Amino acid sequence: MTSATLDDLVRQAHSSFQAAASPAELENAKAVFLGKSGRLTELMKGLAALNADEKKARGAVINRAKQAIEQALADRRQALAQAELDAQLTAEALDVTLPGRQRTGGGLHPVSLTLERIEAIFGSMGFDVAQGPEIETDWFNFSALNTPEDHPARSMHDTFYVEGGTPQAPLLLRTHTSPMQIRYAVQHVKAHRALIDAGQPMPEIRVIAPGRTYRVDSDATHSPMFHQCEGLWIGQSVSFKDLKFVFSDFCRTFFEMDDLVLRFRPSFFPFTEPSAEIDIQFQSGPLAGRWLEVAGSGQVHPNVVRNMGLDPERYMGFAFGMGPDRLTMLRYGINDLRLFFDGDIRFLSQFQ
Ligand code: 2NL
Repeated sequence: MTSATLDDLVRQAHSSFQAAASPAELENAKAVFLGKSGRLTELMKGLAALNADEKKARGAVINRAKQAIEQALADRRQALAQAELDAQLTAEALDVTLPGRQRTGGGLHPVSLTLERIEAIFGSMGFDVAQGPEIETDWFNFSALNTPEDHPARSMHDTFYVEGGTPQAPLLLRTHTSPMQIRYAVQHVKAHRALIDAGQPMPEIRVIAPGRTYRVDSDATHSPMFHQCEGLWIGQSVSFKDLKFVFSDFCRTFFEMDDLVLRFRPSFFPFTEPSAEIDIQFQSGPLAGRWLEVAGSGQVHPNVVRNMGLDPERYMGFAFGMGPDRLTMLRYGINDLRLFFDGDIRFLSQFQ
């Protein structure tokens, strides 16, 4: 083989290496030229038949060709490694100019926002906030509130009874937050007993009791767990006119509507006499003109005043109970109560 054909072999090796697209393909191409039975190795074997001078001259030419092929191989190896690194860097590229991922803040549930609002408004009118047990005795939940033994609300159809009580003193999930107001009033009266017995006027009881309540009831507008907020104001001359003023002021502030109209519609509750349902009417917006029931209310029944440890001949006042779930629906225009309890973040995050 002449040096011209050896140059050809080098060119063939060079273009074969260039054509290899991966390290594995390159190793295959290398075997064709430099392998044990590769083209160059075969040429080397041919040297054995030559004499010493020829061997030396021919050997040197073949060696140069071998070096050129090895150089071409090394160059291609290097190029493929660089290409692989470039591809990896491109694939794993980080755009450091993109905005960082924000950690989203939590937020309050819409009903919690309503409870905070109620507490702030009544707080500004001098009302204390009382919180207490959700498991109650039937004394605080029913008897102290003048609810007769045979009242349907006391039945197992309407109230969740829980284990741990006795037939004489059953335990239950409170059906309203009034029992907390009885507890608060009893404490307050105890704290001022000496003053009261001395015929001095006791500081007024002014309290609201927000929280969870439970009734055996479940459909589109009733949940077995719902929220309630009751209010109580007891003094020596706290009358129905004070109830009308306080509740009207609360509603106008809560809904941010000075022209809100209220209606006190005669009703009945065992714990108040007289009693009234409170309806409101918006003058504008999608619900304008309709009467919407928002609370029950009345003058606290003398028997209930007595159960607080006070003489109903000397102390009187009003109480009311309302549903923060319903107030939240009216304020935001929500039509399905169940949205509050499904825990869907897409719904809940709208109130942040
Ligand atoms: C309603 C009815 C009402 C009361 C709750 C009450 C509490 C005490 C004494 C007397 Cl400690 N009354 N609470 C009074 C009238 C009505 O709620 O429909 N609530 C959603």
